[in-house]
Parts: sequence; C-alpha cells; structure tokens
Amino acid sequence: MFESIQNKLNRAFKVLSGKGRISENNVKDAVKQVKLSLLEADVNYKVVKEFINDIKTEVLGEKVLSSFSPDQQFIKIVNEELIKILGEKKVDLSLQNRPAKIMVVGLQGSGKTTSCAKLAYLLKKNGKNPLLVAADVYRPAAIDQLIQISKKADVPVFTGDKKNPIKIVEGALKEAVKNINDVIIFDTAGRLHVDEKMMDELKKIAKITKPDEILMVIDAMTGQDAVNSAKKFNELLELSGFIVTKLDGDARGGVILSIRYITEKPVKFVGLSEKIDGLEAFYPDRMAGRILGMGDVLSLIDKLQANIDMEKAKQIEEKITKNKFDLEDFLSQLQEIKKMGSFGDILNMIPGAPKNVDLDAGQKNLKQTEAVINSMTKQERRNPKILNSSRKIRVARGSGTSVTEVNKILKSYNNMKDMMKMFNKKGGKMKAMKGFKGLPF
Ligand SMILES: Nc1nc2c(ncn2[C@@H]2O[C@H](COP(=O)(O)OP(=O)(O)OP(=O)(O)O)[C@@H](O)[C@H]2O)c(=O)[nH]1
Ligand SMILES: [Mg+2]
Repeated sequence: MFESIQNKLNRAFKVLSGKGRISENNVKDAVKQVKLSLLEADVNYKVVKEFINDIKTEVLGEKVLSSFSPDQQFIKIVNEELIKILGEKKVDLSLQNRPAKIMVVGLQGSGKTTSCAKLAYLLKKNGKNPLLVAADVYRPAAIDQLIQISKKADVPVFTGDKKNPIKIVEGALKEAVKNINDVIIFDTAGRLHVDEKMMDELKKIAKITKPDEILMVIDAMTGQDAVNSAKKFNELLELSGFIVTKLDGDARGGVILSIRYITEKPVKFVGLSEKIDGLEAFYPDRMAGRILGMGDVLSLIDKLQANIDMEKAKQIEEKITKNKFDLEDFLSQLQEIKKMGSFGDILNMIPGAPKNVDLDAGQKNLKQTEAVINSMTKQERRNPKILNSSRKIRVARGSGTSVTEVNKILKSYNNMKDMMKMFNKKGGKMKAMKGFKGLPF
C-alpha cells in the first residue's frame, strides 16, 4: 500500500538531507519532487495545486529550529499538509437516534456488501445491536452473500420479500423496533455507473428511511473515476461520508488523498482486507503517517517539539561537545525526559538506536537520584570520577540510600554520557538522526 508514493516522497526528502539549512533555493527541487509524487499517485490536480501552494508558504514561513535538519523540517511540513488534505480530524458516525440508520451506496463491486457486514461487526464489538438489511434485489446472489458474511459478524439480516427494495426497507424499520435494534445498516444495489433509475430508487429509500448517514463505498483501486462518481453521488444524495476500500491492494493513494478535498465530505472508514475485521475508523493523522511510511519518526518529532526547551538543549549540546556533561546536567536531563515519558520508549522510536540500554534506572527513581546527587559536593557533581568508596559511603548515608544505589546512578550517568557522545559523533551510528543532535540525552 502506498509504496510508490512513499518512495517518491522519500526521494524529495533526500534532496534536502545533508543541507545546512532550509532555503528557498534548495527547497525548490524538493517541492517539485513532491508535486511529481502526488501526480503520479493519481491525486486530483486541484488537490496537488493546493498542496504545493501550502507547502511553499509553510516552508518559507517556518521558524528554523536548530535541532531539526532541513529534511526533517520538510517532512514535518509535508506531513501536516497531508493531514490537512485528509481532513484533519476523525469524524464519527452519528448514532444518536434510536435506531440510527446507515444507508450504504456505491458503484458495482466497490465493496458495499462486505463493508456493511464489517461495519455491523465493528458496531457490535462496540456494544451496539445492529440489524443488516438486504436491499439489493437485482444481483441474484446478493442476498445470500450478505447472509453468509453477516454470520461471521453474528448479526441478523432482514431480507423481507426479497423482491421489492422499498417494501424491504419499510419492513426493516418495523423489524428493528420489534427487535430493539439500535442501528440499521441498509445494503443497496450496485450500479455500473450513475444512472437515473437506480438513483431514483436510492432517493426513495432515503426518503422512507431518513438515514442518519449515507455512506458511499469507494474502491481505492479505481483512481480518479471513483472521485468523479463520488462527486455525482454527493450531488444527488447528499452523502455524509465515505468508506474507502481495498487499501490493502496496490492502491496508489490518489483516491484517499483527493476525495475529501473534492467533495468536502469526510472519509469515515477504510477497508484493509477482505476479512470481517478488515474495517478501521479513519484517522487523517495515522493515514498521513502510513503514506509517509515514517509514523514513528513523526511522533518522535511531535513529542520532542512539544517538550524540548530549545535553549537548554543547545547548552547541553555545547557541554557534550566540550566533554563537560556532569551530574547536574544528568539530573536536569532526567527531569526533562520525564516530561516526555520513558527514555527507553523514546529510544525505541529512533531508527538504528541501540536497544536494551539500561538508561531508565536513573529515571525510574527520580527522587532517589535527586537525593543522591544533592548529597554530593559541588566538586563531586562536576567531576564524578573523584567519587571513591569512602565518598560513596558518605553520599549513600547522606541520601538514605546504599552504595549499590549510588553506583547504579553513576552507571546510568555514564551510559547517558556515552549515548550523547554517540549522537554527536559525525557519521556515527546515529547518522539517521543527525538533526537531533540537540536532544536532551
Ligand atoms: N482486499 C480487499 N477486498 C475487498 C475489500 N472490500 C471488499 N473487498 C472485495 O471486493 C469484492 C466486492 O465486494 P462486495 O462487497 O461484493 O462489493 P459490492 O459493492 O457489494 O458489489 P455489488 O453488490 O455487486 O455491487 C469482494 O470480493 C470483496 O471481498 C477490502 O477492503 N480489501
Ligand atoms: Mg453488494
């Protein structure tokens, strides 16, 4: 999924990697690459235009953060723009009415019947009591198909007279009251293209059922054609949102990146497999991370940005370079990291970072660490090497701990110092993270 657009976007980011700072000149080429990636992914040209304009404005207006390299800053901007185009926030179904009614429409073979059953499964898992309605009487096997798949969801199917869609939906409304169903999902007939007769039938069904949601199912593999038919469906039926299916295939990404911008209606779910549990709520930020293929790095950037005190980070950076990182700095770094969560967790998010480094020891018991460091003389804190056994005994007594604890904390300090040196070493193991050299660890 999205492999091609991912590779191409990465090429755009590479243009900027290794550059000292972000500038109008070196960004030009990167923006051009992003434009090509989007066009090749079959993203609607209007969306591409908006995307590129926004990126240019953002790039030039972006405050330069010393701790991020130009490619990282650019990734951040592209990510934010992707989220914007995808719709910013997850939009929930309106299920306040009892029963809430969801009408599922779309072109032939887009995945309506499968998605109805998947949705019923999801809602049931969330404590709802749904009823599925087979309102497709045209394709001979359609009703049996719905009955078969809904067995996996353990949800009842209303089939009525199996002949007249209008009578079927009327019957279903009564059945739901009788069975105390709180959600009704109507599976409707597919059509090859938008034709008047079928549309009239859908309008009639909508008039009778007064649906809380009309969701159109879109096959991600069908590209811009799907976006065009979505536009027409939306004009005729006033959709409330979309289910985009078959994102597990080699969809290029065009549909998911265009649909919301073009129709101004949100994507509410995505289909990720043929299986009953293959439907997920749609989160624009997670999808952007998937498209970029670097969700972890992105959440790391967010975390750091929200928590780092840039000035302090710079001072620490200088200290490491001059090899003057002492126990006082260690303590202040522990306090800083605590704001972000566990150091081990953060390290896990960094590609190529060593695993199983016991750096959490000092963090786990911050109070104790504080007490130990506070029991040292200024001289000892500045130069921990002078801590011989008699000094350690004194510090342990003063802080109400033991020599073992003191040693543990010193070990943790040394580990952190080594890690920081590694982060700072040019071309070292942390090459991938060279922009993060101001990190507080
Ligand atoms: N891989 C994959 N296949 C899917 C997904 N959603 C649906 N399909 C498959 O797509 C095919 C068509 O799905 P249906 O649910 O029958 O589509 P429909 O829109 O109801 O089709 P008609 O009723 O004939 O218009 C089936 O083989 C489904 O298993 C998905 O998210 N991923
Ligand atoms: Mg169907």
